[in-house]
Amino acid sequence: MSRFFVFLVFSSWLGTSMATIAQESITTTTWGSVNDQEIKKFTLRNNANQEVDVVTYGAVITAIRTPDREGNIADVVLGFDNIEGYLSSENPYFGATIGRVANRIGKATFVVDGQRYNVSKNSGENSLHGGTHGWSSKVWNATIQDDCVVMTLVSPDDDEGYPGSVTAIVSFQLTNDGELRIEMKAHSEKATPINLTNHSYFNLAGHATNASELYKHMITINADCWTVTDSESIPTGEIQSVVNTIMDLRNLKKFGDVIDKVPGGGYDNNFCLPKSYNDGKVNFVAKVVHPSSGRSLKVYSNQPGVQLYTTNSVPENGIVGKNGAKYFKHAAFCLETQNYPDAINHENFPNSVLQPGDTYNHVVLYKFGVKN
Ligand SMILES: *[C@@H]1O[C@H](CO)[C@@H](O)[C@H](O)[C@H]1NC(C)=O
Ligand SMILES: *[C@@H]1O[C@H](CO)[C@@H](O)[C@H](O)[C@H]1NC(C)=O
Ligand SMILES: *[C@@H]1O[C@H](CO)[C@@H](O)[C@H](O)[C@H]1NC(C)=O
Ligand SMILES: *[C@H]1O[C@H](CO)[C@@H](O)[C@H](O)[C@H]1NC(C)=O
Ligand SMILES: CC(=O)N[C@H]1CO[C@H](CO)[C@@H](O)[C@@H]1O
Repeated sequence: MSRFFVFLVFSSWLGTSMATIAQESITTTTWGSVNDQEIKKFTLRNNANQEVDVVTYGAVITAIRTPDREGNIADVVLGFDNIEGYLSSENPYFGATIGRVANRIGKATFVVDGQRYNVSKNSGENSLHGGTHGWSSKVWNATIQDDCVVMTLVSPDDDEGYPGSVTAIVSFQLTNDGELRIEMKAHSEKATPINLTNHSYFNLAGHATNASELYKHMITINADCWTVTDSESIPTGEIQSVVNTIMDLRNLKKFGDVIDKVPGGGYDNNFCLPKSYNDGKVNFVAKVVHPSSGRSLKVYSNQPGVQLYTTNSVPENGIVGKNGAKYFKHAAFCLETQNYPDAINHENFPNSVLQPGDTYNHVVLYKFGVKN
């Protein structure tokens, strides 16, 4: 009887330890500095030859290395070799944690608790990705806790015009079955709009391959509808069915067959996911496969929306990234789980206001594997 009990305890302990990585497989190095503040890089490793690098500047994921079906490792996210790259004006938010509010706030203004706030305009008359000096350009504090890298940020009252001091916590964990689990939490001292996202640019053939490989990827998104936008990419409030349109990705589609048919030269659209949970439970969001390498990515989240962006606007000469690679139009795709864009200005969109005493809790799982 007691032996049986010991066996049960042991096997459940084993189950846990096998599902997650050990603390000693997270390593830390110094990665330059910004305004005399040291930037740290953490490398999470699992027992399946997969690695993820995250840095404290912007809580940015700088690399994800994962094998193909023959075991060849490729780095599948776009990025820069060093901090100078991330600081440059060319950086299109590669790998960053975006806050306080991902995507656009129309006219850079909103009302919370009867008071109007104007936030910083950095995209014409609108506010994009938290403003001019949003969370993606701040140096986060970081520690290793158990098998997670935990980054924290205090965003003071009036930061970029937003109300209330907000404390944000983002944790990164890599499991032995290829799941990069990112959990973003926040508390605020005043009611404030908040909706964070993760902004990685993926190319499962490898970051240095280009549009010709991206077009071979197959994608499916678990969405029956999407939010219509105006010419400045601001939602009109209309939620439209995907049926019989280029937004219908409910069955696997090849990027090369659909991307050029999207008005505007590629996807930059928010898809509405079936349901969201505040308790951290996750739903299937999307799956992408690169057939010749076999590398696959499955995305799960507790959020109501996902922005699909196919790197449509890149300077004509490209962006020089890691190892001298040049990134051009359609070099990669982003799947940014989020609330609907501009939710603060649309009553029919999910709530986007965090009240004092409540917790914002956003979970996203990126599961990397191979398909035979
Ligand atoms: C916000 O900007 C508008 C003009 O766009 C201005 O009328 C208003 O006074 C501003 N409000 C605050 C609180 O600064
Ligand atoms: C990091 O922690 C220090 C010490 O607690 C604090 O002064 C600083 O504001 C924190 N930085 C951020 C970005 O939250
Ligand atoms: C993409 O890469 C392939 C192989 O390196 C090359 O042949 C092709 O010209 C490149 N295309 C573009 C648009 O850069
Ligand atoms: C989100 O994940 C991507 C990679 O999957 C990474 O580039 C980015 O920095 C992450 N940041 C967060 C927690 O939003
Ligand atoms: C619907 C959703 O998940 N969006 C979230 C945006 O942020 C607010 C504040 O935490 C949440 O209440 C919403 O649920």
